[in-house]
Amino acid sequence: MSEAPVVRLEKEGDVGVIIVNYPPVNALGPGVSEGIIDCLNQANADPSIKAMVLMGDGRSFIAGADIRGFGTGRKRLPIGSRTYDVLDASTKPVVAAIHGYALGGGLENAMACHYRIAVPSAKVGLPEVLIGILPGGGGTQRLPRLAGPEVALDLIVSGRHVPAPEAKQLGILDEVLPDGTDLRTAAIAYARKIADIRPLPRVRDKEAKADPAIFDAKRKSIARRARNQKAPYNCIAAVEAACTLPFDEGIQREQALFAELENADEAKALRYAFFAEREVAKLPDLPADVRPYDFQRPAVIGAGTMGGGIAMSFADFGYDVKIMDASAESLNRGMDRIRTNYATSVKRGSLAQDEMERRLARIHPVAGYDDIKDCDVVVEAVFERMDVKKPVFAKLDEVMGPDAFLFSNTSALDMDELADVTKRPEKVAGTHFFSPANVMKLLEVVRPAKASPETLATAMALGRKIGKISAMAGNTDGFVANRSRAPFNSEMVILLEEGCLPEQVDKVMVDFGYPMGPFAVGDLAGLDIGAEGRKRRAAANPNYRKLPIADKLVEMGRYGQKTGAGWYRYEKGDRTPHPDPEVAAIIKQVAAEMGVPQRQFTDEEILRRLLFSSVNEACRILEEGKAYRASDVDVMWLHGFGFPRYRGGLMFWADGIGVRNVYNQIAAWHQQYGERWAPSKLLRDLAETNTPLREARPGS
Ligand code: 3H9
Repeated sequence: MSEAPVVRLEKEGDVGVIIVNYPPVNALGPGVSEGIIDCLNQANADPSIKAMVLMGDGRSFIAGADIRGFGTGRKRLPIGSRTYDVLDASTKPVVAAIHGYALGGGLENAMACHYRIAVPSAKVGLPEVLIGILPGGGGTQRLPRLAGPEVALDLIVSGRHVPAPEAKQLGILDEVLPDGTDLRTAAIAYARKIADIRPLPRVRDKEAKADPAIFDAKRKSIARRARNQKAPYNCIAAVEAACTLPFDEGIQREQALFAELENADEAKALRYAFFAEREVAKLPDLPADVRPYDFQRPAVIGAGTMGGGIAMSFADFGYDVKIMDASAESLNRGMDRIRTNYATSVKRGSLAQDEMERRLARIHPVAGYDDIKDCDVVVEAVFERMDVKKPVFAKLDEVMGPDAFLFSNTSALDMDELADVTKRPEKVAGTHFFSPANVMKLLEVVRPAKASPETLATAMALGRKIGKISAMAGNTDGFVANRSRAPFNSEMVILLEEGCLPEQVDKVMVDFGYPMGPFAVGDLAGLDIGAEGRKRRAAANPNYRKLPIADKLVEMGRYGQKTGAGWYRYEKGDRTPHPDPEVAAIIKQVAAEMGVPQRQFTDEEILRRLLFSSVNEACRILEEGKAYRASDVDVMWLHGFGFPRYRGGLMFWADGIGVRNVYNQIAAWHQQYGERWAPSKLLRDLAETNTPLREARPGS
């Protein structure tokens, strides 16, 4: 039996329909571009065909070039004989008929067609910058000609997906079909309508004009966000070329700028992140036929900062959600905080007032357990102490229907112990959100021993349904994200004992690419929160490495921004951290009391002290089988802690230094600093075989 071709030509009277069939998303994989060219040539040579339609089978038009082919040396068609060139040379009109996604090379092909129509749910965009490259199929030259340089700069530098109705307004699409229209039928009719129009409208023949100042303004506006990156700047340079050079020269310039990016570390890291984010959804040890329950009636227990943020996440994605708290007063305070958070987004311009009202109307404050007993999923987000959570779970088990799922937002407590309070441990799991819960993308799903596959699949799907990236973690103190981050948190304070200052460490981490330094983040979250966990761990483990400087600040009531002082001091009503001589004095005093010799640190040493400690712990977590893959840890760091995406993630970044170098440094620090730096067995094994950290698997 011969395989179905990846591109085929079907004749509908005088219209040739060219159909791409390369599942799952019609990327331009091997043979696809060649197939499109063959079909175009055939149709052009067929005197009975007057016009063509280009469309995709399955769920999408064309999602872009095959990302797996980048950096592999896979041969590409040379400029002059690519699909875009064949479309430009076509003597008959071609209509791109778009559903699903027309992204990257998909939109570039559509823009080389003569007309573009789409169903209303379609999305178009040039997201190449998100994988560290630029649209290298003429996108940087055609989009400015089609929609204007400002629009092109916005779309190409942000990589955002544009819904079809907006794309029509921007001039990218000629027509958006009425809802429910059959795309193929409509596209054929459209092709017949335009078949005789000459000259053929080619985007390449248009002109792109811009005020030259917009390019520098754009460079300036992205300077902070795009620091350490090259792709966004090359994108701007390519659009600039579209406005200053003739089309063919612009294409050459685009190609040169593309070539600078494809094999750079930035692109490698971003490609890795793209695939890691897809891999993380896969749960290899669950039965293949397990289906998540399609919940409809969520409830949140606890209207504190986290509970409120979780309720907002449900409301933001269209769910009516009930929220309750122990007292009417806390519930009112929680609802006020939710309102204020939404109002801030409206003020910033990121949310429309009427959308805020719609979302608020979906959040229903309720007085007691009786009001939530019909809900099918509950996320508990009460105070982070077992003696507070246990009675809540016992009560939930009593009042909720037997099929309801009970999830906890605990960030560290033993989920087996909590599940065992109920008579339905198979329906209990952890759903650990990151603060602020309505903003941070990570949802860490924690797996108690008795949770059923359906429960785990439901918790993972819950995250996806409210716009999160769900990642599975084993039930271990701090789970995977916080546990792998914990040594970093200790090490940053230990560095102070040895002579660093908070502002020095923060600068190193911001220069590395974090949006904020870890001490400034600590002040934002509240230093009292970490203190609770430290107390608990110190009580459980006599060898626990105490952090006297951090404890001292908390003792003094320096809880961070909320008290006007923490690692930094803050002016009233202002969130800007100011280095505080009082903190420097405390550090000096504690270091002297501890008898720690003071010295200078290089930026590199600070960076490695923080991150290597976490690499070692991540290896230990994998060794214990508490995470599926090293790349899952990376996804957690990207979406839970703001690790710079263009560095791939913790383990990918460490691979750039080399597993043997990482191991040797950790072993040296083990000699110098003692047990807390003991290299994990897995790390040692990986170093011995020179196996990249990102390939580490449980027990490998
Ligand atoms: C480009 O076009 C360069 C050009 O300028 C030309 C230069 C010369 N390649 O995300 P999903 C896989 S650059 C390879 O779960 P969704 C994905 O890994 C490209 N594979 O589905 C997954 O595989 P698996 C510009 C791809 O519905 C499966 O498809 N385009 C590609 O949530 C399903 O994906 C982009 O950057 C690809 N291009 O989201 C678009 N795309 O099942 C990248 C997907 O084995 N893609 N796969 O895990 C996306 O943003 C999303 O996949 C999309 C669908 C929105 C399309």
